[in-house]
Amino acid sequence: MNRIILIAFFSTLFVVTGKAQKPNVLFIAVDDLRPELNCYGAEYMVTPNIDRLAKEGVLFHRAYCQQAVCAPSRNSMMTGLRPDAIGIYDLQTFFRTKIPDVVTLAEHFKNNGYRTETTGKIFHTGHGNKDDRKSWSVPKWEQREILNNIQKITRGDTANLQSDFPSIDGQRLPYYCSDEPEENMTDAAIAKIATDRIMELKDSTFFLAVGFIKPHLPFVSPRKYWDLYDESKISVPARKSPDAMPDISLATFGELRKYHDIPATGYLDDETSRKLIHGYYAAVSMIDSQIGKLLDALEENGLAENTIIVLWGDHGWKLGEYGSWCKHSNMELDTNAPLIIAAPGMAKNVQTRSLAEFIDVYPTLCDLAGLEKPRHLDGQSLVPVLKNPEVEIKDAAISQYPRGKSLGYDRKMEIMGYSMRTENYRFTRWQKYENPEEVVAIELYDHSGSKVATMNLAGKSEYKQEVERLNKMLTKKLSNAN
Ligand SMILES: [Ca+2]
Repeated sequence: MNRIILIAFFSTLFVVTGKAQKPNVLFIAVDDLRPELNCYGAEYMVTPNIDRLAKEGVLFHRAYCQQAVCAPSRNSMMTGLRPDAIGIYDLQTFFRTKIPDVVTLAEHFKNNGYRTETTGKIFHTGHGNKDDRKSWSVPKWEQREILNNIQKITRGDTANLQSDFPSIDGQRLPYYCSDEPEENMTDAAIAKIATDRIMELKDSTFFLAVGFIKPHLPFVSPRKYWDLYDESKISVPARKSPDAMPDISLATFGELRKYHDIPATGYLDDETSRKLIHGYYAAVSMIDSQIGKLLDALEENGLAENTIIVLWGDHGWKLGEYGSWCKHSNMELDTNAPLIIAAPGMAKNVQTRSLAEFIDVYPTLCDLAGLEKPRHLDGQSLVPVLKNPEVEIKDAAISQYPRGKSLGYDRKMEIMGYSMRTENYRFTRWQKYENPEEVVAIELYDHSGSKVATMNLAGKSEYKQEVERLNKMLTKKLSNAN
């Protein structure tokens, strides 16, 4: 009898100890989040929970997405492949139509015994499309949960609540200070599902992916978040694009122009600009608050010590800089995005200027969880940087963006811009998609002092050698990647 009890005791101990050695993963995506957060040095931002996470891990100042728009950026993050390796540059094409058998990050964890679950926007799987069923142990939670008491509409790849889209005369407002309760916001519903799942999953080894949909347009959040910022103190950036910048660089922010009272062409006025910036900041603080609920749930369930937490924004955003808005470019402000990784045994409360690409996250998480890395991966593990933030593992981060007329097949466009961030520079080469030798435009910006570009140096004689060097380096990197 005693022996049986003893065996039962040791078995329990073994199970508990065994579990403790394998870390959980809380994977948090935030849509359109700029690296303009308190912990990133923007002291006017009220982001206490993201700051709290940064104290537990390593903050990357120079992390870059592979293409500055939702779906391609997320495809790269989740497959570990560059957009060229996937062959998709648009929002509509589901990645499995091009690479049906690729093992995604979540799927790899699932195949290695993890319980993988998701809520909110992780993949951008096309409008009205389903989520990637192969990645998850159970279907996405929105497809199971009925959010009974709130009117629900479906937009894109996540269930969005009506409160997120106030409108006038059928046209959506770009920003809105809401007096509805916070729980009517989609992101609060996502946080609720996520915290419930953390409680339910606390005795299993999980990979939980939570994708928040703000601060993506429209900038709607409850009043208490708007009240955190004094609009009169918000300054509107200079409406000036860099000297000698080619026209192809910036898009015309059509995404924003669809909204109520935004002019079809030209710059936005000061008042509209200030309201948009205020609304964006408020939405960021609302998301920060939801992230706090997740961190609290980990602590309350005794999981804080043994959970790897990754926080990332899918790309940057221009909030009035150059007189421009939104993403869709190769500029530093569009490609640079937040990345914070907190993991057991790694450095805490440190910031790094080491270059990182989103394709590096997949191999990093494999290393942190002690899983073998699949052979298809384009990125490199960031674990050396997580141990020592002074370490640099790459000399460039590469992004790309298509432009021009559609080629009329397979959603390809006639021009592809490749952009490479090095220690001090951003070098961008726009070339014909079908005839890469034909270069359409070259850009060189010195970002040693600021993320805002002031002058395209590519045509200046004193930079001729630097342009030649970077041009060769880019060509070499692209050919190695293929
Ligand atoms: Ca996005």
